[in-house]
Amino acid sequence: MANTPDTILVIGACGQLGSELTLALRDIYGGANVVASDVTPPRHADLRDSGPFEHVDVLDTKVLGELASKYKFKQIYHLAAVLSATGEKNPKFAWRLNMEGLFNVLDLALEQQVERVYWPSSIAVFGPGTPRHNTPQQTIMDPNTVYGISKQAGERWCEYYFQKHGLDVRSLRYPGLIGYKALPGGGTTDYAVDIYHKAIEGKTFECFLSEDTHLPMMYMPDALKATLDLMHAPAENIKVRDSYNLSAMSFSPEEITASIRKHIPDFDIVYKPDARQKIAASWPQTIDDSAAQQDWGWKPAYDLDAMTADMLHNLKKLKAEQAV
Ligand code: VAH
Repeated sequence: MANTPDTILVIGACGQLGSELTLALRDIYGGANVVASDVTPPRHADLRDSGPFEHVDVLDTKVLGELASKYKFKQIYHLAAVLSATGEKNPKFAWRLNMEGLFNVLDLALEQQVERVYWPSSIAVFGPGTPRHNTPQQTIMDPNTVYGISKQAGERWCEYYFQKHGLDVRSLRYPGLIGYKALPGGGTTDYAVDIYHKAIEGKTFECFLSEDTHLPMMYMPDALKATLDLMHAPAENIKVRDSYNLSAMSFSPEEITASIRKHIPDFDIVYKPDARQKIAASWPQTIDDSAAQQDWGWKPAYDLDAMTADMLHNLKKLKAEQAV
């Protein structure tokens, strides 16, 4: 890190990943140097009170330009997107936000000499024709959700801006992300967060996926480490300029239920698959992330049981604090 900390913009800072990534960046670069931005203000005090917030709609290029001139950002983390399940309810808006938003950030970065851009992709770029086990970095990609199509197209544009304009834009194909600090919004993997909340509330969980639906998943601390390891790696180590496969674990609803029952034996679940089952069935079950391991030393720390223990411990603590 340079002796004067970079100024950083996080777009979508109040979302599930953004709310934790912003705090992690503020720990590294200093609160005042990391500007959180979103279309709604932060709800949690730690995010609200640890640094500046700006109202930003990523489709508003005027506001983006004004902020870039005001703060002279060196890095931009563009996390705002419509996720898989919500995207199917409003395909045209999902396409517009996910694609036009990316173009606005890539073009802003070029205009304002931003040194490094982060943009998340997803295993949703894969589809029914993709090999579902140990899915390779380079393989058939036939996504059949608007979200997946937008992420696949976005990956190509990130590589184009790197090759044609030399923009240092980096990306990860996240699996489903699970954390206790912020709820996810509109994804097909959201069940894996909600299930823990219902478990500590002593309620039966109604699962929108079938019990044997295996999906690649990752605990939030691992997702934060992977993102920061990628962004702090020397540019010459980054060989993949569309988006890196990223993996930690894979599990099904019945497996996460068994993990929870090691702590809460009477936890109950019922399975009521809905439209999200078809989306989940089109995605890989396990991912080959050997490129990330080789290029910048990726190694996850959490497996399913370690995540369950940490999730339940922290959710119970949060619940007790809220009860006072
Ligand atoms: C979704 N959480 O479910 C996101 C993610 C791999 C899934 O991209 O849409």
